[in-house]
Amino acid sequence: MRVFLSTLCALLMYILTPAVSKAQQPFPVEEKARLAAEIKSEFLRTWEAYKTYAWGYDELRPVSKTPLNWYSESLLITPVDALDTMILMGLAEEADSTKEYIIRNLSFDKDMYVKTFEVTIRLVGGLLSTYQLTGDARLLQLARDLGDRLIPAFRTPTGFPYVEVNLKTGAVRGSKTNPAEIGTLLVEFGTLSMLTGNPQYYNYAKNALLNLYESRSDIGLVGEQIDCETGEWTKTDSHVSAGIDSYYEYLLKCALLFNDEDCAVMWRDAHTVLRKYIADSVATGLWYGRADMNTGARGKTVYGILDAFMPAVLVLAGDTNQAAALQESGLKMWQRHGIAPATFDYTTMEAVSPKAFLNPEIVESAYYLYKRTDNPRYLDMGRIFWDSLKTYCRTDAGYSGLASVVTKEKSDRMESYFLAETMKYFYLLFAPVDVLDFSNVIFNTEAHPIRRTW
Ligand code: DMJ
Repeated sequence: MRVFLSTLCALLMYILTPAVSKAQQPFPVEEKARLAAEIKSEFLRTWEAYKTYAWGYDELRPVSKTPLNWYSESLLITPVDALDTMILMGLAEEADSTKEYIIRNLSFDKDMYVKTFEVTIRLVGGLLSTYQLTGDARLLQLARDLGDRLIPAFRTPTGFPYVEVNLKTGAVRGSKTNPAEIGTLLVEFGTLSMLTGNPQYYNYAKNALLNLYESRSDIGLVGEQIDCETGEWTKTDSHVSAGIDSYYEYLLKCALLFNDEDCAVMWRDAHTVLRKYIADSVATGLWYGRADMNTGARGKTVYGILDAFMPAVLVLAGDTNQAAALQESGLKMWQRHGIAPATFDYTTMEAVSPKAFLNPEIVESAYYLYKRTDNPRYLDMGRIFWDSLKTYCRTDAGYSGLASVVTKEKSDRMESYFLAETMKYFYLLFAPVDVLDFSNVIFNTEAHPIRRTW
């Protein structure tokens, strides 16, 4: 009974109380500057800790202060992912020495299987954006070398890449894949084609995306697992969360970055279908939940920290009201436990999976909404997110994910996207406008800004 009453009270509180005061006050200029400076100094403190305890490895474990490699040898994932954030923050000397270190030490000639999707978004994406920002052709050469080594993954009956590929031998494995891993490659592979003049990268990634779209159900939805050898859906839950999320993001971003009309058509269709079956307006607000890809029947009423990228994509699509409403819900989710969990039931307003991984999405959406509307409400939101992060995730050696947003126990993991994405979006939200021309870049899903220089 006590549990029921406390859930009921929490629910009523979230229905009745606006998350942030509706009478929006201007955000003081000095406070904006203070936050930008604090975020930059926290980035630097974290980077120094990486150099002290994990230099040359893929990641730093921020509680035990020990290094972590993803595979048998390092691919310098944190330095490559973090480099463009350093450049944007104006940390010129640090950026220069990191760039030289990467060029001297990063080799992809390694007999090991890597995740096609993860190394594409973090490494190909990071190398391409830093090539564009520095003009150093050696970074493009590294991106091209990695792209070439990933191509064997695409040689499947469906054109969908295998989940893993061996960088030295081209051997592949992992046929059970998903829309995110299939459909989040074209920003990077397409850019590689544009910058090298070799169309093969664009063609492989575009073919995968087109075939995935063709595999959608009769009502236009995709599921969360598909076999790249047979083309059969093996999990039919549909949503905008892990395993699907950035497929939608790339339909729109590739339409804009490459003026690709196929992508524009696919995005418009997806946008409509998502509104029809996935968007869910309930007493606690507007959410994007789950549905069966074939019938459209409503599934679990869960949203999560990864789903919180959706407002940013809706902003880019010009659907600002929907984006703003969804971001308000994201804020409610954040404030329920003081930080957002991996998954959250939006009818009971309770965490379903209480883990948190220092994810950027909700900050990214605040940044897009602020850029589009100039409304200081999104600066207020950003400050709420930043204060929580400092309170619950800060360690002497950086920031750590949480094993539980309820107990706030730390997980000793700091994914490279924390420096690539989370800190970058925080900084850009509060930084002076001339740091980056928002209207002139497309961020890949790992927050690496790509400019249309071709
Ligand atoms: C990042 O690697 C990318 O943003 C990806 O699209 C989703 N997950 C993480 C961040 O949460």
